[in-house]
Order: sequence, then structure tokens, then C-alpha cells
Amino acid sequence: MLTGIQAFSAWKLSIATEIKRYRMWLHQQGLSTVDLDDKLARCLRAFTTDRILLAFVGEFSRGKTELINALLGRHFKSRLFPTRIGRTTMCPTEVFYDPQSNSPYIKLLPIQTRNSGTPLSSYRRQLEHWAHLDIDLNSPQSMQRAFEEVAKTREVPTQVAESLGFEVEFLESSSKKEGYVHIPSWRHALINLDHPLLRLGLSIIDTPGLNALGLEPELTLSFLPDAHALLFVLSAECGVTASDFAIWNNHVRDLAARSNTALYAIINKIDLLEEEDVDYLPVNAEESLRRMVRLSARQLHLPDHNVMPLSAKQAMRAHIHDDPDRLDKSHITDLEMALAGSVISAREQSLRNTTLKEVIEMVDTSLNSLVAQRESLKEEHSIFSRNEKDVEVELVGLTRLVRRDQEKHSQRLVILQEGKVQLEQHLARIGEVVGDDKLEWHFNRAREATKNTLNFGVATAVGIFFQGLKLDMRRLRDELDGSRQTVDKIYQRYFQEVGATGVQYPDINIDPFIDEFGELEKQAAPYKNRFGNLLASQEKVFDHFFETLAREAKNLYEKAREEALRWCKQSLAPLMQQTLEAKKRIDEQLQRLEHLQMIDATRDQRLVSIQHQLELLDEQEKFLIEVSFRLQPVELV
Ligand SMILES: Nc1nc2c(ncn2[C@@H]2O[C@H](COP(=O)(O)OP(=O)(O)OP(=O)(O)O)[C@@H](O)[C@H]2O)c(=O)[nH]1
Ligand SMILES: [Mg+2]
Repeated sequence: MLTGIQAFSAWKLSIATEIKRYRMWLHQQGLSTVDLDDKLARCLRAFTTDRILLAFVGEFSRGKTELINALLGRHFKSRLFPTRIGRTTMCPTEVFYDPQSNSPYIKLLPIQTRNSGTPLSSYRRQLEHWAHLDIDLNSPQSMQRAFEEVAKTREVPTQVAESLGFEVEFLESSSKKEGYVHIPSWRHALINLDHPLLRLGLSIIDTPGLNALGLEPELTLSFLPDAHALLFVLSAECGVTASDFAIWNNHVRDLAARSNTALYAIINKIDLLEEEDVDYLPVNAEESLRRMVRLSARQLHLPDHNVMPLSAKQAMRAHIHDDPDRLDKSHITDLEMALAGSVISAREQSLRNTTLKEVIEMVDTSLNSLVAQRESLKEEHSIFSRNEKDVEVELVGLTRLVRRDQEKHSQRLVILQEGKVQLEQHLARIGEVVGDDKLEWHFNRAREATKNTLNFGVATAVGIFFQGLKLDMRRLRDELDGSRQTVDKIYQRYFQEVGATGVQYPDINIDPFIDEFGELEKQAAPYKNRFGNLLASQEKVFDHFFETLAREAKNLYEKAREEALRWCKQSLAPLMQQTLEAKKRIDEQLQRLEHLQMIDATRDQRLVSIQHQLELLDEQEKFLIEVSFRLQPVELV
């Protein structure tokens, strides 16, 4: 996996370097505009901030944490996170590398913050609310103490647990105090470690088993859909049990449809199966494992190759004792290879098909402009190479032609400026169709309906909310259809002036957003069924869920608006870039011709001057060809 991620990181870095070089070149040539620069800055960000997120979910004690230990254990050679029989991981735990910090740490968000109604995403920006623990990777005792803290629980009266949004039926009762239950001490943990995989941009989220996913809706609604791979961990001891199945159905299954997440089911603890086979069963272990894979794949509706049998514990032991045979038997390498293959290549494809494509088109436009400039210089060269007495006449003739060209280009710029004004109107309308006030209105109306569950019921309240949002999205789609017609007309008018240029405007599709709203709404299904009309004790849980759901919907709504506005603003950018580059070339040519007419130079001096220009052009062209070449696809390992 390390090799795959290393190759991917090196590739992203090299692309980012080329984008920076091209951006600088545009600046130096005086060809950069605010729009073009914004576009390049956005593309650069996509390559420099790209991360790979792996999420581990499943029922408690299936071995999620041990699997993370095994994946990181290749480097550390020791077990990092505590694992034990029964519930271990008490709060969602993110593991990553923080380049801004000099030493490893754990940050813990107190559970009481659930009372505040502030989302986790906001707390992530306010680190003063988090407890901070330094960890010393060289001291096993320090590590143990720190990680024990993450797993800490507290005893609180059931009402307190309810007021924090917990569903009491999922909590362990206190053995000492009547009416008290155990709740986790912390709501979320952030762990910064220096590890080669994490340094390369991999981050991991470990989740507790039991009903943790139901407890922190932000996890299922926000974190997990962002994951590039979701590992649903099962145990070979029991296969897919009813509670595994409930987690799968309620929280995992639909995630794959909502996002580009690669979904794997891991059948962990296969070592146990082998031991059993030796002692009691005549059937060979391999065969029973294959059967279990096939059965689980069928139950979960996954392709067989996405169900991976392995032993995290055996892999961990193999790392500790440096035992390649045991590592082989653990089958952990199969998972590492599958992850490297599917996740990295999906990330890479997505960057190639979107961001990188845009950059390559921009570089091509600049290259085409240089080619046109070369043609002009060659033409000038051929004029000056001819009989000297015709030169002045030809020069005047050429100057006249170029001046006409210049005028044409000024007209083209006018077309584009007028187009921009037209698009401003579309921009304003888009801002109205999916404005903040609209969103607020939908939210308040749904809020009213949830409060008034006697009349409406939860299902209706959620339904009303999403109907409103989807209706706005459809209006946005109609508005964009109108904008597209305007853009189309501008391009046609431009093409009539210039002839076909091969430049195309990017397209936009709002349908995936509408689908995503549908998927988000589906996440409310368990609540709809469970609550119908809410009991008082369930209200708090639903409130918390609804706040999170509404916030996610809000993010999605804002994302759709942002994309629509960006599309509208940048739809003329390819033509604008082409026209500005051509205009600059023509202005320079005209200046040159006027200068050549004024000075009293000999034919040779003029030829030398043109030759010099051609050499400068060669350098520019060489530079851009090199950039363009480095942006082209290469086979990653
Ligand atoms: N035999 C065997 N035991 C394993 C394996 N992986 C994990 N275990 C054991 O299973 C128990 C639970 O492992 P954890 O990694 O804590 O499980 P988890 O899924 O993270 O559980 P929660 O944090 O409570 O949700 C521990 O005792 C592990 O040692 C494995 O591959 N083989
Ligand atoms: Mg765990």
C-alpha cells in the first residue's frame, strides 16, 4: 500500500509543481486574469489538499481497531491502539498526520459538548474546547495511559444520558448505582501520529461498535460519505449476524450509492476458523472460508472480490515478530493491494477527469496562441527575405492587415464583455433561486413541523424539508438551462466572427445534487419508522439527528449554489483566455511592425530582429510543451 500511495503522492506533487509553473508563466507574460488565476488556484488546491480517508465500521469487537493496528503496524512494529474483548473504542477516533505539529498528540472533545447543539465540524475549528494529551511513542506506558483515556466512560443518571442525545437502550447500566448508565467520556478523538502512510495524506477513522453510528449522526451523514474506502468489519466466528446486518442496512449500504466510496466487507479473525478446522472439522479451512465469503457477499449484495477474509491479529503478530510466513497467512496484503488499487486509482481518475483536464485545456490554449504567433513571425520573415524594394510596400500592407485583425479582436472582446453582462443577470437569478433566505425558510418550516409532530409526524416533517430543497434544485436546473442557452449564443456569435476555434465550455449537471438530497433523505428512514410521532424521550435524539441532517443538507445546497455560480462565472473563461492571448500577440506584432517601419534598419538587421523573436518564442514553446508533457497521464505503479 505504501508504494501505491507514495507513487500517487509523488504524482500529485509533480502536477502541483507544473500548475504553479504555468501560473507563474501566465503572470510573467501578462496573460493572467483574476478568473484564470482563481481557476488555477482552485486546481492547485485540489492537488495539494487531496487526502485519502479510510473508515472502519462494524459491530463491537469485530476487530476494527486491531485491523488499523495491523495496517499501521508494518512501520511501527508494535500494537498502537488498545484492543480487547468487549467494547473498546468508545468514541469515533481520527488518526492522521498533522504537519503543523512537532510531536504526536491526542485531542479529545468532552461528551458534554453534545448539549451545546454545536456541530462537530465547528468544534474542529475551535481547538480550545478539546483536551490535549501529548504522547510519547517511545514509552509504552505513556501510550497506554493516553489511549486508555480515549476509552474512558462515566456513569451518569439516565436522564442526563438522554439529554445528551443517547438512546438509553444501547447503554450499559451501572453495576453500582441504580438508574445510572455508562456513557463515553469523550465525543470525538483526534490523534496525530508521524507515520509514512499518514504523512502521505492517508487518514483513518475508527468508529466504536454498538449503536455509535446512530448516536453521532454527523458520522453517517458527513464523515463516512467523505471516506474513499469504507471497511465494514465482520468476524469469521459468526459471519453476518443480525446486529451486523442492522448496522449495514441502516448506515452503511446506502453510503456507497451516495458517494464514490469503495465498500469492502472484511471477514476478520480467520485464524480462529483454521484452529477450529484442525480440531473438529474434516472440511479444509480454505473451502469453508470460501463458502463464508460467498455467503457474506450474497447477503450484503457485494461482489465476491470486495469481501476479504483476513486475520488482523495474525498480521499484527507477524509485524511484531517479523514473520513473513505468518504475514502471508494473515492475508492482510490482499487488502492492502485492493485498497491501493481501487482507492488510489479512483482518486487519480477523478482528479484526471476534472481538475487536470481543465489545466491541460488552458495550457493547450496558450500553446495554440504561440503557434499562431510563430506563423505571424514566419510571414514577416518571408517578407523581409524578399527583394528589398518591395519590402516597404509589403510591410505597410501587412501592418494594415494586422491592424484589421486587432480591430476584430477588440470586437470579439466586446462580444465577450457583453456576454459577461448578460451572465451577470443569470448569476443574480441563481443567487435568488437558491438564496440563503430560501434555505432558512425551508429549515424553519420543517422545524415547525417537527415541533408539531402531533399533526404532522416526523416522516412528514422530513419529507416537507427535502421536497422544498429538491424543488429549489429543479428551479436551479431550469435557471441553468437558461444560462446555458445564453452561453451557447455567445459562443456561436464568437465562432461566427472567428471561425470554429475548438474551444468548448465546461458543462454542469445539477441532477447528482438532486440524487444526493434523495440519498440524504433516505438516511432519515430509520427515524421515520422508529418514531412516527415522537415520545418525549425520543425528541432529543431526533432533534440532534434533524439538526445534523439539516446541516448536511445545507452544505449540499450551498455546494450546488457555489458550483452553479462558479460555472456561470467561468463559462466564458476559455474564450476569454484565447481572445486575450490572441489580442496580446496581435498588439505586440503591430508594435513590432510599426517599429520596423519607423527605424531605418537594413534588411539583415530586421531579419536578425525577427530571428531573435522566433528564438524567444522557441523558448516559450519549449517550456509549455514540457509542462503539457508532464501533465499527461503516466502509469502509476
Ligand atoms: N483471534 C483473533 N482475534 C482478533 C482478531 N482481530 C481482533 N481480535 C480480537 O478481538 C477483540 C476485539 O478487537 P477490537 O479491535 O478491539 O475490536 P473493535 O471492532 O475495534 O471493537 P470496538 O472498539 O469495541 O467497537 C480483541 O480481543 C482482539 O484481540 C483476529 O484477527 N483474530
Ligand atoms: Mg475498536
